[in-house]
Amino acid sequence: MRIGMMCHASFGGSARIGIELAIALAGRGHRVHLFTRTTPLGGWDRSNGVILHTLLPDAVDTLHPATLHTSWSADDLQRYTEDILQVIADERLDVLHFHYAVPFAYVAQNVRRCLGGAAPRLVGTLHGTDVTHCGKDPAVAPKLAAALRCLDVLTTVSCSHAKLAASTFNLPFRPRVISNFIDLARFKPCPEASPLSNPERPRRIVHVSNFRPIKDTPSVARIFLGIRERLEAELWLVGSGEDLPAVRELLERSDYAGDVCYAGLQRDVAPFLCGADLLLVTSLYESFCLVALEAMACGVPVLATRVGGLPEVVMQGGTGLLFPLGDNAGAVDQAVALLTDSARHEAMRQADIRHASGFGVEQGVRAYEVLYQP
Ligand code: GMT
Repeated sequence: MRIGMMCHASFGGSARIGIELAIALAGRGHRVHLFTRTTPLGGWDRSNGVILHTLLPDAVDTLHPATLHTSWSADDLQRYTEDILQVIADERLDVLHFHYAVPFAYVAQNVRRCLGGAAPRLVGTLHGTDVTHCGKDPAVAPKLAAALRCLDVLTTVSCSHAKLAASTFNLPFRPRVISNFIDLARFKPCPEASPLSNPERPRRIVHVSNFRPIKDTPSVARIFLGIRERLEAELWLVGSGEDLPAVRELLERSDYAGDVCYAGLQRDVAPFLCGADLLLVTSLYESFCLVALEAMACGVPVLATRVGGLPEVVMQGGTGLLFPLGDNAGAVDQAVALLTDSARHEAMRQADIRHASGFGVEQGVRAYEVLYQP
């Protein structure tokens, strides 16, 4: 098939899924065009088989690398749409697919306006804040809802997010669900059989995020300090963002400042997950939570808030532990119980690896290929 893919160029989850999907589709013999505003962060490997169209190849976004650049100028939006219309005409694209609604749903809507029934199959995937934030903004939501109704197919990444999207945008249908996927060759079990088997080693807790308010990272600090009161443990913080200074201050004021390691922004988080005993997720909302899946693939149990799509990724007691938002004391109890029970920890580790093996790139790509069929 001839496929056009639109996504952001940052380190956000939707950009990762859009770019990895484009590369995997090209690897399966499809002719894939990727349309981004700036060059994808982390560089671009020209040998990956995808034809990259970048509106501003030399521009560097001044935003945080994990922040999606959603406020495009009218001129950028128009030129981006014109470039896509040209590729549709030259290459006779079968499909035009976007990841993250803003601004790409508007581009798809303009393609529909220009080409009507002759437009390629228009597919959209909603990812997170395009529903939770944009959908709550009265100046944006009605416009976005109208644009989403122009699509042939709308998907999202969990049942919970599909339900939320349908009610937020008052859609007459529920978006189809195609789960996030990960590269299982990169995220694989650590060679060390059971990290808890060494009682001398402090328990290692890891948190990976962009430290935005939606991640509620002060709770990471509070839960870690609660655990640390009760057992030898260390905290690895991977990533950076606006709330990191406040989190750091909280930890540095405690008796356990020396047990915290700040790894900063990392392109590859796999080495930080490997060797951890627990991934801590404290988000106020997650449509899915890619890092939870990545941790599970590495054999790292997840302790997470019971919000959004997280219960669809982490099964309470089987592949991880969930706690209600705000119940940090309960989270501490659950963490301590797991981290002091090596047999249960090992059983969960194995369940994680098995469960995550169902979320490889192949599974994701095949699901989208089926969807692309008219
Ligand atoms: O909205 C964001 O935080 C960014 C967003 C994105 O589009 O980059 O992330 C979302 O998409 C990921 C990939 O589908 C999901 O794994 C994340 O859970 C989701 N983030 C939120 O819902 C907060």
